[in-house]
Amino acid sequence: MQPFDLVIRGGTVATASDVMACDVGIRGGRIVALGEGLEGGARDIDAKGKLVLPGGVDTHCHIEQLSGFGLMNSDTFESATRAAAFGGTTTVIPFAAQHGGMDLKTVVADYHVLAEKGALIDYAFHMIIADPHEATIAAIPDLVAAGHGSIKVFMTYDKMRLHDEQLLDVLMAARQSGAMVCVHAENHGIITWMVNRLIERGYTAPKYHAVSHARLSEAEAFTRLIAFSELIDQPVMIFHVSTAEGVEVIRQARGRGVKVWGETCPQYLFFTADTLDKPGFDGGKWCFSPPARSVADQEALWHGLANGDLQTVSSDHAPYRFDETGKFFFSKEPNFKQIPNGVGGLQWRLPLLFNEMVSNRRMDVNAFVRLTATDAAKLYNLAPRKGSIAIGADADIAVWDPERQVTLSDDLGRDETGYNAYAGITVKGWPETVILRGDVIVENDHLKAKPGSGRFLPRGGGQAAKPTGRLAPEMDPARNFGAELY
Ligand code: DUC
Ligand code: ZN
Ligand code: ZN
Repeated sequence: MQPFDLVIRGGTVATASDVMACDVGIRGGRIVALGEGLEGGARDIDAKGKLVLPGGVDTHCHIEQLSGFGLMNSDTFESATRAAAFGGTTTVIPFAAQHGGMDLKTVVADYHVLAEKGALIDYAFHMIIADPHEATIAAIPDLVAAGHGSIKVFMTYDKMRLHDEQLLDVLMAARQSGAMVCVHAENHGIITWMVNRLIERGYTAPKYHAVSHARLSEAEAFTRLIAFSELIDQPVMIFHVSTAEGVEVIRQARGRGVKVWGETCPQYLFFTADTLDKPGFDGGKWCFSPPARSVADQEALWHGLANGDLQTVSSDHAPYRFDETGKFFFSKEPNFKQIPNGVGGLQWRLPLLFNEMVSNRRMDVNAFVRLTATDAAKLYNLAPRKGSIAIGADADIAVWDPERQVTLSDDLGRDETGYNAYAGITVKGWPETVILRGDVIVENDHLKAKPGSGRFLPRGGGQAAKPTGRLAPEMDPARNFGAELY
């Protein structure tokens, strides 16, 4: 018997902390050896001159999901995870999205059916809670125990948002079940007021979308959310941070010991509000929320990633085709408010970040691995199985050619979006061979995996979701005249 099913030979292996010239031995879908001159496997992959990195972990992507306005995005589990695989990503966390009146357990069961049928890579779910009535709250402990260790809520969007008291209810339920709470945090009142005022005055073009989500709406919502998080002592993950002020609010909270985590996305690192300023409706391709901001914000986000204020970069993949099934679904000549929000990114996240962080030397390969795989897996309790190259971990690996240059284009896209918001950007560094649990799933620009071969990854909330144990005075029976509020 061959000692290994697969050996990745002669490459440079990088983890979040180390870079080493070694072979990777894989057996039974797991990494079982790291060493020099490993014996031959049933199959060998020659990785000379290549970087051998953990497969990407994309912890925020909308797949086969109805928006708050009732529109299905353009990808299925098959097409979205196909795109992810071509981009070097081997694990995703999309959403099981509840809408008003829906039973949360049924919602989660329905998304399992879709993913089991279509997913080509491994997956978990965040449960979106849009209707936190009693039965929803009561369902949370069972669902977390069944492996759904994170919840997502919105502070804006008419049909999805939670009021402050509802948000507190969800934070408390999460605390009692050990789940992480991820939040789309923008001030709904500011946005609604700005949208109405802009549209009344005839400022309807896509670029005014960026104006309507005033940057102050982000800092305000972060501040309020963090106050709630402190009151309950429930850790939160703030999704898609877009502004310098937002990073600053998180930095200060973390500085005083609040357990708040922050994520940003490529669209905030590579686009600005000016990207939306295109003739006609073209700017609609870049209508996502929060919107792209300024070059100064991009720099603040990069600094936040470098110094640990922000811990991960996800895609927030939420693609809508540029036709009547997507961006023009609600009107042939939409005002900015009628344009569905979202941009595709599952396939582009890693090449864009590799180019900027590794090829352009903004950071280094360890930081790239940390921010796109290792810490993403840790934050959502997928480690040590996912997110690193280590003995015992799943053999989820992307072999990168650090020299290959590719100009991103619409045609390269393997999802169903039909266009690529990043088209025209040339990146250096490309994931050539992608391996999931020891099986080669992408090779020579060909897909090798079958729909349904991805597996569900049950997980609790894990370490990142654990309370600090420091109670707010009003929640602490020792300091609130004995009131038991937990
Ligand atoms: N904004 C969201 O809140 N979700 C999906 C995509 C987007 O742009
Ligand atoms: Zn969001
Ligand atoms: Zn999102």
